[in-house]
Amino acid sequence: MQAHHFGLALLLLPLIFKPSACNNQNTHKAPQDGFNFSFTQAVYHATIYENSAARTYANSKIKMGITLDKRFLDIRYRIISGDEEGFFKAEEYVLGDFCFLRIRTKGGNSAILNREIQSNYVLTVKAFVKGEAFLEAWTKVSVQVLDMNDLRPLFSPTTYSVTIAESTPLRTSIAQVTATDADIGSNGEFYFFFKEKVDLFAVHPTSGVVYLSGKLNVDEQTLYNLEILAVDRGMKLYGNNGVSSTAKLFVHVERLNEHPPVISAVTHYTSKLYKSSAYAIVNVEDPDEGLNGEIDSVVIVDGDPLGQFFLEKN
Ligand SMILES: [Ca+2]
Ligand SMILES: [Ca+2]
Ligand SMILES: [Ca+2]
Repeated sequence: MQAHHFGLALLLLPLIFKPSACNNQNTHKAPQDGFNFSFTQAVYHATIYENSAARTYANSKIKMGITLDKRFLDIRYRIISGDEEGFFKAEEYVLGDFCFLRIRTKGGNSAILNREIQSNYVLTVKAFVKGEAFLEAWTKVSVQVLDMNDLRPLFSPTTYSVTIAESTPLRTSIAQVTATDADIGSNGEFYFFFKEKVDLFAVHPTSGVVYLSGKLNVDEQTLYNLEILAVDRGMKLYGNNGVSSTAKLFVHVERLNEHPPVISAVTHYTSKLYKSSAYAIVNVEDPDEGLNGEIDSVVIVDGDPLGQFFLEKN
């Protein structure tokens, strides 16, 4: 039994120490001369703008690549993972004693980088040398996709409808419009304003709250059809005012029935002035205007169980 276990361990050892073609080490020593074939860093950071044209190079503040020794080495770089959609290509470029690693977008009709879909790619790059099977090295390049102002603010919802009373006080907030812009920084900032100048309403440039700023009059106008724009601050910076979207705000103004009728009664002790027997004069007033201010009916509802009194309109 002991001998059996020992034999299995010996079989496993070569498997564990066999050099792997795809591992996390970033250096590999050539056995013949001890030359340290490796990238200057295990991880590099590079940036590239979204929507970049084909064959655009990513920028890196520090140089990426492998320092060459005295011998001539025909180094090649390949992206081996992190670019499933196939946006990038690794290029080698020898300048003096350094073989630069350059990451660029592919040529032709390849897919376009879109920061709003994916803003970072971590590419694993392998270096190998033609004719030198043992010289291999790996590094990672974290490519950050920078934002372009390629999206405009969008209202959601795009149509708003409110009904307000004619008597609504000044500076009352009557509605709020909302929009979003998926870009970041100033590219994602926007402000609101009315498409055309309006006298009775104001919109807050950043909150989208619409206020009443004038006196309403139902006799003049009962429906306002307002158009609000959201304009991208980023676009404004580049002098392009064209990118904006529009929301519609319908404001219906109503003369609301705000006041209850007010009853006042004056008792009469004498009926000499009247041919009929009037005991009291009941006044009913309603301060509302129009139909809302008209008195429909006045009835005695309590206090006269025998029905001896009645009301007469005059
Ligand atoms: Ca985009
Ligand atoms: Ca963008
Ligand atoms: Ca934008």
